[in-house]
Amino acid sequence: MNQFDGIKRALEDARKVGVVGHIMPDGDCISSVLSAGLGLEKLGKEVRMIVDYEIPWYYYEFDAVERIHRAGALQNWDPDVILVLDASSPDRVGDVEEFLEKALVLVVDHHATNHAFGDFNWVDTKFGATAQMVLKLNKALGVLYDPELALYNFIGIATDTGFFRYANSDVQVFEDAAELVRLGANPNVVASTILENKKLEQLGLFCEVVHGLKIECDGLLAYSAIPWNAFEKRGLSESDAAGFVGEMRAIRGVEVAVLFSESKEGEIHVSMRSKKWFDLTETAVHFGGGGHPRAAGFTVKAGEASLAEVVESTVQYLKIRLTQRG
Ligand SMILES: [Mn+2]
Repeated sequence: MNQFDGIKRALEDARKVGVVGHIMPDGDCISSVLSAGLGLEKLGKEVRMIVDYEIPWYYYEFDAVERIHRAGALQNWDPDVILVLDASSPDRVGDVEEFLEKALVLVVDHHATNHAFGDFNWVDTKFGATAQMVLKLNKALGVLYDPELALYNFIGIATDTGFFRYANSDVQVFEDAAELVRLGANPNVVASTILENKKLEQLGLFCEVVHGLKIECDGLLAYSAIPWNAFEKRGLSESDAAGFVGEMRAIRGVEVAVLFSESKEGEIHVSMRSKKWFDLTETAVHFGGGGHPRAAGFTVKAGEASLAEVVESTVQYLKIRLTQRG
């Protein structure tokens, strides 16, 4: 039995399913969890949807996001199956990790850096978004789509392709998106809720990022760092900087953009984007993270290094790699 069929069969047989996304959730994660979770509910399964991390506030404008809980929701529940979506390694599921021993674990993901930590692992890097894989799985399971489910499923395809601009925007992406629009998804609602919903404080923070921007390697590398107090003084959290690194990559001539941000707890999150040719997965894996060729990242635990030290070591590493190519 191939991995897809194994996952389909396990979900058909299951009664209670935990549907789990990853920490620092993005649109694809949230969309995949909602689409799989609501799809399985339509099939009569008992479902709990989990993302063990703060969800960016603007996603709450999509009603079903309220139904996503933290890892504690799995306590004393004993799901038959845990379906893990868009997460490349067990440390990406937060405290759900401790429940993985106790259930059949099904992994559906499109990251090349996936550790295949499930009992079944359907990992396919050809998909631009995990949400496309959920669409395929839902269809195979016989889930009937209504406009609400179509919209939730559309979110992940839109966000993981940069609203159909990134290199992963292939024919399948447009076909899946078109299918969901036909089923009732409204692309304008998705775009305006996610892209045109900024707090003024976010623009202030972005000004600070631009002010601190450094350009190296003859213009190929752009980077900036946000210390925790810059979030704190504006009443913002780290997710409010989502999208900044994309703006940095948009600078003419820049191949690699890196944004370093410090969490309240002192963790350093490193978010990297490349434009045309630089494969970031190797750099991300070198520093203990993961991702895609054009979008990858890693986290340095609190106390292991300061923000300035992480900037220094990452930039040194990237400069060598970029120079080798140049
Ligand atoms: Mn994804």
